[in-house]
This record gives sequence, structure tokens and C-alpha cells, in this order.
Amino acid sequence: MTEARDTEARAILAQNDRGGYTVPTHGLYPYQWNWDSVFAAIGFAEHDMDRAWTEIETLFSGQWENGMVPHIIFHQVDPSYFPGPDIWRGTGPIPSSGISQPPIAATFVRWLLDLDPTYEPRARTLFPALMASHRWFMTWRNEDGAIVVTHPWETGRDNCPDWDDTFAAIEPEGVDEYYRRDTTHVVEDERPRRWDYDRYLYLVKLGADSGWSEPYLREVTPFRVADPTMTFTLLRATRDLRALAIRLGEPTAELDQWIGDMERGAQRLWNEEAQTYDCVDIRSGKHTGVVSNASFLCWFAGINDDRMLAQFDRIAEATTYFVPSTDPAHPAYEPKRYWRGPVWAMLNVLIAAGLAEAGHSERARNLTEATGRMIAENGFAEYFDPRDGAPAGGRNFTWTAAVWLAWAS
Ligand code: 9WN
Repeated sequence: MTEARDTEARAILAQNDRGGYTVPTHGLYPYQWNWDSVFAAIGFAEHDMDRAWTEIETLFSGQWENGMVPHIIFHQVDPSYFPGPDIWRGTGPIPSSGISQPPIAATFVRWLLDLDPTYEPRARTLFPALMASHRWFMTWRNEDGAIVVTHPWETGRDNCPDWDDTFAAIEPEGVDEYYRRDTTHVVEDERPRRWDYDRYLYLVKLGADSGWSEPYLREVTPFRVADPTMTFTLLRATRDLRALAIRLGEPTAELDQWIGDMERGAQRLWNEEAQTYDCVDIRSGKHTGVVSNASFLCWFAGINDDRMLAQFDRIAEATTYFVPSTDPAHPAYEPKRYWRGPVWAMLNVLIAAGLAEAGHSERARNLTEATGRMIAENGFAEYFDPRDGAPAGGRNFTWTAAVWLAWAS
């Protein structure tokens, strides 16, 4: 079984390869996505190290002048996805979206280099671009060290219940008629609702009409939410960037400052009442009260908080496959609907890495083994039902194949 899955996983990476970059899956997502590509790189690293580096380099070829690395790069127009480049109106060197995604690149560059140090010259070339992307976050998305997003798509956790209250306060006026393509590829019950899409597009229009002006959006957007995915991945990636800086003989003062800021900022995400890290709506000041899979990225960020162990154990007990994207005890939990319940294998990799580093090796091992079993039994789906591991969303998925090759098999 394992060997057959290995072959299948390599074949998926090859099929989704568009020459220098991979698409997450054919049809549903026909472009280069930011964090998907970084996960793809570690999958390629299993059999083709040169191709692994190219994936990340191609991603950074779309970096904007202000340092932002877009969440989608539209290398060639494909009508099977909406919204495309005409709606986003990105202002970078290659047509792109106008928001970013969880900044995991520095972490994976460090991991790639650990696997084969002879690639150091390529890390050296990427280093200033990585610095610029972190500086962009720390300049425009930094609320006292907690990192905010201006669109749910930026966190990669598109329709999780964390956005429900903020979205309820948005009246999506002025959005043109549109035609979704995602539900032509995947059944509707496994995708966000129309209600969510109306608001996604409202926020895209707000940003695009402003020419993606960060100073303007900081003042006017109704959606400015501090989020554990961004805060924890950026904090972790900044620690890795610091390690790279030392290795390459680069200064670390700016990085030290950012790490200190985010260590303090991460504490803003602690919700005493719910006993978890969650999101904070900067406009209303309210916590969202959701235990999500992103809450468990605390260890990955180097925040060794034992209070989260009880939450982790409770949720692992409650489901056959874990970590579900939303706490099964939350009223908004839906085990098949995208980020409102399903398990995402690639997020498990980050959670398990953090658990192992914090010394919780048995939990890390259990999570890695359960993720491996889930993929071995159900294939390379986009996400999985926590109750029985049933595959959901897109199939032949790049990041699921990549994490299988790199960790889970
Ligand atoms: C919007 C590509 C991306 C992932 C995200 C996931 C989903 C896009 C969509 O697919 O989002 O960015 O159209 O649904 O939520 O995490 O990067 O796989």
C-alpha cells in the first residue's frame, strides 16, 4: 500500500507541474497558490531537490515591490477558476491576487537546506526576498505584534467560523453578478456558502478599487482580524529566517525585534474564557471563541503552552481522525464543509512538528501516524471527514501528496 501510494504521490506532483510551479489540483485550482507551493517543494525534495527550490523561486518571482508575496499567481489565464486576474487587479510583476497567505516559506527554505546544504547559494539569493516579505507583514499587518488579515482567503482557512460575526456585520453592496466555478468541480456541501462568497468578493472589490493600498485598507476595511494562522506561522518563520541569517552571515537585529513583538502579540490571541488561542476582530476588539486547527500551531511558533494540551487531547478523543479544522463541540461544526470541520493533512504536519519540538513526542507521533493512515486509506484528497476519513473537496491534491512523501508515509 505504502509503495503504491508513494508512486501515486510522485505522479500527482508531476501531473500538477506546470513547469516551474505546481497547481494545487487540476480544474478546481488552476494557478500557483502561495502556501500550496511551499508544501509542494518539500514533496519534490523527496526525489528532486532542484525542482523543490525552483517551486519557491517561481513563487517569489511574483513578489510585489512592497514585499508582499501574493496568495495566487496567475501565470496563465484559466477560466475554470473564479475570481481570476480581471477581478483581483493585482499590481505586481505577474498578474496576481492582492493579498498574501500564511508565510511558511522561510521555515521550508531552512528545512530544504538542512536536507541538502549544497543548495546554500540559492538560499542566499532568496534571503532578501524573504526579509522583504516578512517586513511587509510587520509594517502593514502588525497590531501590537498580532498579525492581521484583510481577507479570510489570506489565512488559507477560508470559511472557518472565526469570520462569521465579522462577516455578519458586512453588507456586501456593489458586488457585480458573478458565477462561481468551484461548485462545478466539488459538491456544494463541501464548499463555502453563497453568503460567504458575497462577502469574499465584496472585500476583493474594496481592495482592488483602492489599488491594494495597505494604508487605505488599514483605515477603512471592515475586515481586519488578528489570526493564529498568520501570527504563529510568521513568528515561526521569523525564527527560521533568523537561523538562516546567522548561517549566511546576515544581521539579525531587525529579526530579533520582530520575534519579540510577535511573542508579545501572540498573547493577545489568548482567550481566557474559551481557554484557547483564537482570532481577535481588531475593529470590535472581540475574540471569536473558536478552537480551530490553527489554535494548535502555538507549539510550531515556539510558544510552549501546556494549557493547549487539554484542548488537543479532548478533540483527539472526540474524532476518529484529527485535528478537525473546527472544534466538534462548536455549534458551527460541519464535518464535510471545508474549514468548518474537515481535517487538513498539511496543517497536521505543522502541528505535529511543533508538538515534537515542544517535547510532546507521543502526541506528535500519534498525529503523524493517524494522518498517514488517513491518506493511505483514502487517497490524496484536499481534506477529509474527521469521523471516518472520507475524502472531500478536490482530488489528486498537491499538498496532500507532498506531505505524504515528506512525512506521513
Ligand atoms: C482561495 C489552494 C487554496 C488553499 C486554501 C484553501 C483554498 C481558495 C479557494 O484553496 O482557497 O484561496 O478558492 O477556495 O482554503 O488554503 O491555499 O489549495
